[in-house]
Amino acid sequence: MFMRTASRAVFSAMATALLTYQGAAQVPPFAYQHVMIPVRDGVKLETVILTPTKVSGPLPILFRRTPYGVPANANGMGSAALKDLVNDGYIFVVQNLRGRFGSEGTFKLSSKVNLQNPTATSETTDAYDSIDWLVKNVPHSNGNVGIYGVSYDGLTAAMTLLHPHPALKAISEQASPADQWMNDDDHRFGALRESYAFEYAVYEQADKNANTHFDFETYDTYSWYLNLGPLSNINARYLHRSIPYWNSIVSHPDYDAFWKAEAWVNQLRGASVPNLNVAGFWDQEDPWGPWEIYRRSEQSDPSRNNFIVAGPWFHGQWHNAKAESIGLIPFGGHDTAVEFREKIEAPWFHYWLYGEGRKCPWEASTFQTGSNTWRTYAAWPPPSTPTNLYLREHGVLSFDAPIASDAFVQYISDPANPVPYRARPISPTYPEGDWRRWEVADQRFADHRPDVARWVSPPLDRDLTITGELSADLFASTSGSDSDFVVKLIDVYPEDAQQNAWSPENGPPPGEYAKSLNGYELPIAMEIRRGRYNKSYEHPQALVPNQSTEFAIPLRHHDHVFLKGHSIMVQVQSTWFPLIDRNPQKFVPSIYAAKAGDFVTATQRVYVSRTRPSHIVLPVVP
Ligand code: PG9
Repeated sequence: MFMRTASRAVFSAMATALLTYQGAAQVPPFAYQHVMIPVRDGVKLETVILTPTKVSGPLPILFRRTPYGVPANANGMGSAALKDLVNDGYIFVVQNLRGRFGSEGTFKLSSKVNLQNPTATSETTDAYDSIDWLVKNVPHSNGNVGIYGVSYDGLTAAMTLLHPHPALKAISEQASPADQWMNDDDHRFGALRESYAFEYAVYEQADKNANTHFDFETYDTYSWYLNLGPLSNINARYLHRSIPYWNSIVSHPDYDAFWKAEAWVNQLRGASVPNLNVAGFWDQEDPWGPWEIYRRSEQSDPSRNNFIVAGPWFHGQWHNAKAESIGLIPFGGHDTAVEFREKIEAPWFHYWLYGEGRKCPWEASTFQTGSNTWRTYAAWPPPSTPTNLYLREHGVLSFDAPIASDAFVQYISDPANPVPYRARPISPTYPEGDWRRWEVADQRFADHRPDVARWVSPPLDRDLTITGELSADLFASTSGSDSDFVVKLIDVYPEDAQQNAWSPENGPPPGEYAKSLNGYELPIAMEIRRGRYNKSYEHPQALVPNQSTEFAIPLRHHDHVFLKGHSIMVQVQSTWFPLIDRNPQKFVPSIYAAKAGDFVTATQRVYVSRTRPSHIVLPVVP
């Protein structure tokens, strides 16, 4: 049932897609050392120390903690992602989390931290104890430690904020999750990210010594998930309760004590050690965590130690060799990954770990899409005017409020025929497939389905810049007693956005026609609200059938220019599959225990009237 594909020496998201830079092979520039570091409960953690062979003076340590395997040799140190840091001179330390590969103990895939109990261990205490060991035992260290990493590695970096070791002088959490029930990998405000949560739990917990890819029986995973039927069949037919994290997910549908304890960010009351948060605007896994960590740290930051960088990236793309585009969307000639690493990441660490250079003068920096420019801000969000964009009658989107007294758009949502979240066939999450770029996928595959409602603005007569946090305010009803509403805000490119390379006489070579930005529907913000959690995350409630309800849907932080000549589109739908599990549309105590017969079609209405004016709130900057 499971297929093992990767064993030791697997690099994290930070190091997987990297190129080897010229010259790395000539003289081994790093001495490689493998050690077992003991932490407070006697467990020993497998750790690799890579010390530059040519640098004589004391060096800071850059530490990364990962569930994906430590390097088997120093070859990866030649990667483009590390080039600027390597040139600066650091001792690099990489450690397997407890219970993964050669590290002792049990890997629980947990972010729980209990600092009141001195014997309890967590990623916070394991990092603390390891840093303590490193500064006492690694020769040639200058006593300053930085910790960094993308995604899970970023999570372990972020969690040091709760109890930093005195030697820890700089943190860069990059795409770290913050609360796995509220958002990021596993859920979106309680709506389960079915495919990711399931495939990732298998990936990390099926085998201590491997990253395991679930072996799907069908090529198109959309079909596999649909044929699966109710979610309880995952355990009944495949996992047989062998994956502890999956068992926790299906045993805790609501925001209960389990998930609140997992949400380490709830304990973050302000900034401490300087932290560079890094977020991707099209991060398909952890787009929310960095903003939430930044927001919580802002509660108290007298020394100005809290920073955020956001760019037009998929998960971890800023550590690719290059990032000049995402999917078909170009970044105006910028290599945003190289620019980020050279101009932001490396000087930032240099300042805090070497005590040289200039403190970063800004608090937030983004690569603004549309205009394709790097921006800096004294604080995030910068001032803007909240501006309502209304869903109007006849499928029109307008800055003018609706005037009709009773108007709505209606569609039928059928859990037996859910809207795919990207064009089929849908590859598994692992190995890579198309998963990484799906958030920029052209939405034309969905815009004419009868169960997708859509509104479009006329072409813009000037650029429209939105910088800050977006939200949707939807007035909607369902004939069921539970339901989901997905809102997508889309930038529609004009029909002549680009000159195609082929001649009108001969036409395009096979497969080329779709590779055009002409008429492209680029998602800028997408989010879901699960009806049962509209009033309370802790105590789900049934919706009243056919009664209009207001759904407030956060659409996260963005920095984008809708260019003159482009249009804005909004799509609303009630399934998003198999990204999100299907809502039965009939209220049941736990969706994860729903039976096949609980899944029913429902008639959905989105209101576009004077008294029920569904709209998007845009942070408009003049
Ligand atoms: N998104 C992955 C993850 C991070 C943290 C917890 C669970 C999953 C990752 O890429 O590491």
